[in-house]
Amino acid sequence: MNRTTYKPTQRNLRDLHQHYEELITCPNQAIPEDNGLYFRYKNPVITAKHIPLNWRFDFNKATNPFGLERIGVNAAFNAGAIKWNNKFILAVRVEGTDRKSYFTFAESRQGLSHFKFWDKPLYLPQLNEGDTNVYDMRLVAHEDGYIYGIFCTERKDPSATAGNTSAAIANAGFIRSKDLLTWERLPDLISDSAQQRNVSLHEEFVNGQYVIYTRPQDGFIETGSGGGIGMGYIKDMANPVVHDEQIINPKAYHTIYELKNGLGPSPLKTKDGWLHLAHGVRNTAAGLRYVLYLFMTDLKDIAKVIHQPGGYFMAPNENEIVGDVGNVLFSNGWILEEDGRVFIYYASSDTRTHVATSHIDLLIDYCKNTPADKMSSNGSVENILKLIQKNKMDI
Ligand code: M1P
Repeated sequence: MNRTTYKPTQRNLRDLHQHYEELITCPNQAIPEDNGLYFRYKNPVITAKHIPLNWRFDFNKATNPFGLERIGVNAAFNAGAIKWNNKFILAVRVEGTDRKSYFTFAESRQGLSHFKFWDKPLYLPQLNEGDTNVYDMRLVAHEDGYIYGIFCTERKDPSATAGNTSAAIANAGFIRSKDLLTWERLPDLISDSAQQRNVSLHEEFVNGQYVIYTRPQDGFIETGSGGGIGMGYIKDMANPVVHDEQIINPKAYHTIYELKNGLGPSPLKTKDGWLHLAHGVRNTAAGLRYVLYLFMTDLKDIAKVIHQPGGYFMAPNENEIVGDVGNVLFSNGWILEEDGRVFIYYASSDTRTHVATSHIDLLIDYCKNTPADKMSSNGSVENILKLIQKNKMDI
């Protein structure tokens, strides 16, 4: 480009609006997986480009003569989900180009495409100590009549040594609402752990108490001596104190959750037990790898894992593996429909939000009948030999 002749011109904002309209009204197309378990979809349901134009552009020609984007969006991912007034509602984690995340609600009638953002992002009520960054909201309709938003709140670690600008403390924050519009902020989680992420709430009371799922950890990234998916009880959400968390699903050597794991959305109640979706993390030469897995807990003894298929349920595919933080699948939202369909909202590589669909009967069958991880190579071969033998006998 010749610098002397190039002159910036006013962009045609009409084109911008037209492209945006095309993007948010683009239908989606199911792509079956070989394993028969679920459908992926051709397009992500939400990306940074889905964020409304009037949140990003100043449309006034006088103050924005070149039609530039004024407030950039980096990613739109890790969405909480709930069915509300017959609509699929997502609480999307939107991350600006300034690295700050915030929550925005978007709704769709069919849950696969056409997500429309509400008027403005959520302006989160603050406690005395403000949040520096917030992310990964779980939405739970609790039997107490409230909808809870449980999210991670992050602040700089006050004990960090001078010059250490990365040390942070993560904890669980809570808001609750009866209409998704007006939110009451509750105190942050009070637990025995230095750090908490991936916290969610069980939708029912157990023995008159709230049940909280946690992920206690020593450090911001490494779980240290902590880790695993924990569970504990809270008497009153207005004073959310949890003691004696019990690890119900520990991290384990040479598995997909060797380094750490964390619960995704709150479990779904099924006739055969509570169905959980979680992420497992292992370290590789290329960095951390996040995959999704399922397990089930007992309907009555909710701390007891009754089925846990070996291996992952979903891992990043060739399109999903690349992004802001590569090799990551993460989910904190799913919706069980009355007809048994399950909409799984998951994000790839901390960049975009996708949907996968399945049926509750398939997911239960998968949990009950997929062999468990036998924790050794020969154990895996034993599972295969057993299947070969069974197939011989069944013929
Ligand atoms: O970058 C991958 C994920 O890392 C964190 O998850 P976890 O606490 O399990 O390591 C979260 O920051 C999550 O948002 C992010 O997707």
